[in-house]
Amino acid sequence: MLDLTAPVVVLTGAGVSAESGVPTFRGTGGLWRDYRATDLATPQAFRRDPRLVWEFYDWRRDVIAACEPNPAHHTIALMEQTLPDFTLITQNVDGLHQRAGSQNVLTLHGDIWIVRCTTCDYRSQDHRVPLPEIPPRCPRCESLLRPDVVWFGETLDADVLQRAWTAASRAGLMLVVGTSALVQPAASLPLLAQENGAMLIEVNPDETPLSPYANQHLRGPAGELLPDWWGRFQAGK
Ligand code: BJW
Ligand code: ZN
Repeated sequence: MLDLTAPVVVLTGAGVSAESGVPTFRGTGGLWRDYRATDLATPQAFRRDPRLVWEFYDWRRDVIAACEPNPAHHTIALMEQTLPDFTLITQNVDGLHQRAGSQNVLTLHGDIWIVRCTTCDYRSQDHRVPLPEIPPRCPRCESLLRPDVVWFGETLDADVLQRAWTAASRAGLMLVVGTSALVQPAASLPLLAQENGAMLIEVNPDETPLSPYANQHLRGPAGELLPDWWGRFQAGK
């Protein structure tokens, strides 16, 4: 029997935005001008060629700005409004959860709509598409700006990560939606939840390294299967 008052945690990845038109990282859309997205999301790539990396992010910002949240984002926002104890953890930087109405989002890998200085403590929202200058420069000190996202080898925000660990460790139910479950530490959160007694539901058209551990699989697109699951969950089925 499902407990409607138990803490529910949703962990999302790029797949939750796929039906909105945002390319995933490791799918067929994970290429930009013959570069793998994961090869550009590194501090080394930025040091080597900040212009190239910014052109990649400028392109992604352009793509995302033209996308709308899909029924999976909307269902997750509804879950937050309805459930007494709910936490959304996302690896996505696209802001689509927030645009769908989610209020409290633990953004593990940052936010593509925030820029910060590589030298001073300047940090600001920036929704301009395209950016007027590439690579953009700090208005305070003229150093390079960078997107406020977490690249490979960089540490996640300690407070955000702590809150994600805490939510995962006390979850009664965790839904893992649209992630390849390859990138740490995000990929460990569902296992931590399960070790502490949570039921795991994976929503993904494909198998992932998490699949063998999941208690239930919704095999298909999140935008179709999540609203349907939510209807059944609320009905106690
Ligand atoms: C659908 C769908 C539909 C399609 N519906 N689903 C322990 C062991 C080994 C390595 C490490 C370790 N700890 C740390 C590391 C190193 C590294 C790591 O994990 N490497 C592995 C790849 C091996 N981790 C880090 O460096 C992290 N930092 C860290 O841990 O610091 C401490 C430390 C450092 C070094 C060593 C040890 C400790 C930082 C990770 C930062 C990841 N950054 C990126 C870029 C963010 C900025 C940006 O967006 O540009 O985050 S990389 C990229 O991957 C992005 C994503 O958030 C992340 C995860 O990808 P995601 O979301 O899963 O997307 P995909 O494309 O992989 O999968 C999409 C899924 O959707 C697929 O399964 C589809 O089937 C599915 N799908 N359509 C539902 N309609
Ligand atoms: Zn600066």
